Amino acid sequence: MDAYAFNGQVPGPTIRFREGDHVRIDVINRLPETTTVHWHGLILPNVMDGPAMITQAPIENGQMYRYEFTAVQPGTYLYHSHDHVDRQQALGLYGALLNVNAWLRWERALTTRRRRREMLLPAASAAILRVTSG
Ligand SMILES: [Cu+2]
Repeated sequence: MDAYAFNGQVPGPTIRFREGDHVRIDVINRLPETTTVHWHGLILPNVMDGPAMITQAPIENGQMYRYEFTAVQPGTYLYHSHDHVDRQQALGLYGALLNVNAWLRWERALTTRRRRREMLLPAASAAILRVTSG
């Protein structure tokens, strides 16, 4: 089956962060066409919002775009392609975003340092998400 994938999987990897985290997501485009990523439901600075040709130029093949924001809204959201939208989403460019607070905030209070997590998965056929939060 042909698919477009984030980090080689459909849906893309679930991206977890905690309320107040500074989140940095590098999207590296290895698709045969341009793409962008929209963080559905998150209220972000315009330039981080993702719609191609509206808030940013499309990410060309071989190029990287850095999305960077502070996670202020706890909840469950999703991310998805926002260029060639109908086709790229149907082909698999979407995934879940979890911004947890409550008990994790409590857990954080018990630790002296904020944890740093990095997720870098191998590429298959497509776009790569390199996520750092903490
Ligand atoms: Cu959306």
